[in-house]
Amino acid sequence: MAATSVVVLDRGNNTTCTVNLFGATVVSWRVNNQEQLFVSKQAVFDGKRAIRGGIPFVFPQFGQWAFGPQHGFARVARWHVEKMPERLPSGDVEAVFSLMDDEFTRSMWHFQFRLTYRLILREKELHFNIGVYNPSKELTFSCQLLLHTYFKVPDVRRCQITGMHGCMFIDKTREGAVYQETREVVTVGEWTDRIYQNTMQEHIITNVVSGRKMRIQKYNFPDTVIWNPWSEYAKEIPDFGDDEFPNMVCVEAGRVAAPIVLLPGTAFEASQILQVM
Ligand code: TA6
Repeated sequence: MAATSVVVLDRGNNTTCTVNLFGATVVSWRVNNQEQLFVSKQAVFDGKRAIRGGIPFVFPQFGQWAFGPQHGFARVARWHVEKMPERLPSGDVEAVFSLMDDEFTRSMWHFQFRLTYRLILREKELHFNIGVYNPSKELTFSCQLLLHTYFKVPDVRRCQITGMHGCMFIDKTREGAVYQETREVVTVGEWTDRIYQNTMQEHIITNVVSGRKMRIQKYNFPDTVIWNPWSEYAKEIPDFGDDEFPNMVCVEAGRVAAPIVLLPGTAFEASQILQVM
């Protein structure tokens, strides 16, 4: 696959969103020429390995998978362009991508499916509208779905994240033990890998690029994963620089704790809005 197959949504004013058709991975979101997403300098664009950064699309499995790669096949599959970038009357720019079952996906997961991924680039916002459709006449399938967003930050130790107070979380740094979040704001000062359940619809991350705030609004994505490999795990990840961990934080909206169950002929929809404040 040509590793260079990217689609750019350009709103003018140095405000752009770049999507690599490999995984429909958003690899750049620039607002007035300020990059908002982290992509590792070691990221590999070989059309085989998931892109280390941006917004990998996790489906149909979050985490380890007996039948295929970690985090599923969607982030390592070639997506189609349903609609090339088009300027809307509002001045915003919209594009639509899709992925359907094929020999590659069926080699791991014998279900028919259709994913649609609509992106809308606004002045200071990026909108994500996702649809999962089960076209089968007889088979029901269950799946997980998550946007594995890598936010670029000057220093993750100075970031505070709202919207998890009182929520239960699975702590993958402590053998998956379950705890309740007692803090008003979550901070990251060590290896962090947590699956928060039933979180608020809105998260605010402080001290992102140029000291601004990032607002995440999510719909039908009840869970939020927070991840930073810190120094110890950064060294273990081949396509991640040993010294890059202070400059990223993953805040990932998804549906992972309780899988999505799709009966024949039914669909699931979810969306996320990222806003630079
Ligand atoms: O979303 C957090 C997480 O599941 C972590 O456990 C860590 O493995 C991270 O994803 C990165 O996964 P990857 O397969 O991209 O190396």
